[in-house]
Amino acid sequence: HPEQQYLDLLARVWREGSERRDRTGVGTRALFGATMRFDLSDGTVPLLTTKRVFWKSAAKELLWFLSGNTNIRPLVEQGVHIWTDWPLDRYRRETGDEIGRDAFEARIVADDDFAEQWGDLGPVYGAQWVGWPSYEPVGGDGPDRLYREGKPINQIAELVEGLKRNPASRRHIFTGWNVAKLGTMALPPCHMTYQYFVEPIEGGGGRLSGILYQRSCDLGLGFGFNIFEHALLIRMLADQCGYVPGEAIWMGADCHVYLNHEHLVAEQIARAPRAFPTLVMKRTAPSIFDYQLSDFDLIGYDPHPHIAAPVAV
Ligand code: DHF
Ligand code: TMP
Repeated sequence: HPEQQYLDLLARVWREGSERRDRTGVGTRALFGATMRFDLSDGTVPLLTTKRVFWKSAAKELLWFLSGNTNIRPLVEQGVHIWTDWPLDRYRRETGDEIGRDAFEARIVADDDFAEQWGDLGPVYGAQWVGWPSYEPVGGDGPDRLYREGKPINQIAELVEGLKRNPASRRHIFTGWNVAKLGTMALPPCHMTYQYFVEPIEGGGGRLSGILYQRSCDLGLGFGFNIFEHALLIRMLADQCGYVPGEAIWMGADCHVYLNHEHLVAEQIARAPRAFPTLVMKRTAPSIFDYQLSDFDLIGYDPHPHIAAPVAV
């Protein structure tokens, strides 16, 4: 079963990973460098079955990235809580107000000014994906050269155009890793670089595959979202370009398990994976930016129960 790739990595990291004190203070066991491949050509998507993954939250996160928004407000309005802890942490640190999570989210939704001041994550994924800042020289020389901001680059729109016009290109890439902006992001991108490949198929058309390079992967929590969103984006891109889905390939650098996820590892590796669900796209949206959650249907998702695990902030 393809999910075995994940279960094997989870078990191996827990068994053989080197223990390290990480940024969050929680501690991890980590291994460096891993690959997984998932076949999308039969219409299935890699959505973990050895625990329930809230795929609608993941799909909403992907649509939020594509909207270019970097504020948690639209997520919270849709009942998605996965990004709340970072703005909440900053709010508590900077104000000393020990507000609860629910009260914080309620204020984010109710109060425009509060949301603007405290809900933004900085120029994270969406800002770079669809609005990578560009600079034009306006004078000066050498180290004194001056620039002003030019028209932002929509990497996703350019990707779609490139995939359609020049399928054989080796440059179908977009990335969130904007070195100049890392310092103002709540977190530098984890799933940071995506590349695509169009394989010609007999009788015309093409098969679209994608590689995701993830610099840092929380195998217990983040991975289930990241791999599903990677596959969903391939399906959306293929749909827009008239290609059929190929493979979703994943490359992880620092692959880790948090020390407080021991119960998750034990429980999950003891469970037998079930068939991956089939993703049905109900319509081809006018553009890659026009999909909605209701355009996606999952058939046959029958996972083992959810396993709660704390997220390291
Ligand atoms: N930090 C860490 N330490 N790990 C992450 O996976 C992570 N992911 C981020 C931001 N920072 C992170 C963004 N994505 C959850 C899932 C994805 C995600 C953040 C959090 C999460 O907590 N998932 C739980 C609950 C989901 C829910 O309640 O909707 C899960 O069991 O999947
Ligand atoms: P880091 O910036 O110190 O690497 O911490 C980020 C943590 O969040 C790390 O545990 C990886 C995890 N993460 C994911 O696994 N997937 C994600 O999509 C995000 C945003 C974070």
